[in-house]
Amino acid sequence: RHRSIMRLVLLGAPGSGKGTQADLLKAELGIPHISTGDLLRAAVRAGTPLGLKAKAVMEAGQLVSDEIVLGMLEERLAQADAAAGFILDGYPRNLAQCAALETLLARLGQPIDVAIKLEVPSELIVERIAGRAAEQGRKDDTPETVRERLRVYAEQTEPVAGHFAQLGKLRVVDGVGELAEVSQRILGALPAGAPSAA
Ligand code: B4P
Repeated sequence: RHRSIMRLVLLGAPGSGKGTQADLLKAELGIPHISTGDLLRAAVRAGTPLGLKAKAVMEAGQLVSDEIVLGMLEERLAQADAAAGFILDGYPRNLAQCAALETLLARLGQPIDVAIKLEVPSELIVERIAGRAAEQGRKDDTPETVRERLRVYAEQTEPVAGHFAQLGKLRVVDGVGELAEVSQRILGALPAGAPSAA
């Protein structure tokens, strides 16, 4: 049922489980997981000029410039595996990125089929990220940076969900529960066959 070409956007606050769920869903859907956060962290680790620019911005909990992220995303979408569809995690993060994505995908003739928004109460988010901070030591998982990331999310990313709602493409999914339970909810919220694959 889910094996048709599917272009999916995962929305949700930092710590809502986007990255975690995208990793579980990619096997189920047979499409790659494209995370702008992972692409940026890889650039930081590799010490590329782009990574050097992004590092301080990420550690402050701010958004990296739209231009940098779009360039990175275009490169990734041009790779062969993305022709089968993709799960976009962490992009678009604001309305400008949303417009850029739509322009890019319209040019490729590959519109987004559905946007899934994972909903998790902020108390739980703070708990989850504290857990990850203890396990992985990510520099942007300090309590102060997490507060800033949540603020930026409410201000800049929430309107993106509103935009997909206006297009009739938004599905809101409860992100609280066991990982497998949340995955099942997401799969249940997907359109039965993406229109593009019909
Ligand atoms: P991201 O990498 O996107 O990080 P995130 O918002 O924290 O989400 P992530 O996917 O990592 O967390 P998840 O919810 O899976 O962004 C990091 C930074 O990169 C941004 O602040 C920004 O600076 C920059 N950036 C990224 N994209 C950008 C863009 N488009 N434009 C500009 N800047 C950009 O998981 C969180 C934790 O919860 C994990 O430890 C997980 O184990 C746990 N968890 C998940 N599901 C759970 C469940 N059901 N129950 C219990 N725990 C759960």
